[in-house]
Amino acid sequence: MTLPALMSLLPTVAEPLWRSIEQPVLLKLLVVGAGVALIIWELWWFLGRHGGGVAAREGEHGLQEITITVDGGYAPSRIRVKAGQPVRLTFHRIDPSGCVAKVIFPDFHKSLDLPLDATTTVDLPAKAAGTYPFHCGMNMVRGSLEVE
Ligand SMILES: [Cu+2]
Repeated sequence: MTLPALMSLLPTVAEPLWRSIEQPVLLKLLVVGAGVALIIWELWWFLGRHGGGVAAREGEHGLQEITITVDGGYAPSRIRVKAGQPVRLTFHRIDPSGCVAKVIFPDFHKSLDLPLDATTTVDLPAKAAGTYPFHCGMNMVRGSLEVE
């Protein structure tokens, strides 16, 4: 095969496969700024501590009770209870995401299935002062029991 015949087999490239489109500096800064803001917001959302926590109400026999709404997160996510008294948590799950179908209490060696559109109650024994986290099955949605 001759060289011209070989060359004819190659695709003819009329223009480069890509070219850079020059953008105004202000737009570049805006995009970078928005990206940084989203990263900060994400870190705050997943790792930050939101609000001062909500105290559980104290019922009969010193049982401390609170209802937690499960909708994209736990509301409230920080629950304040008194040390040395048992705790009853009621989860009301309205979030269809499978992510929150389970809640795990590592320090209590307990896990709980949360059916959708239902309330599920768990009794936890009295604990010494400290912070006892709980989270969804994948440890993405988090809350904590703050015993004081
Ligand atoms: Cu999850």
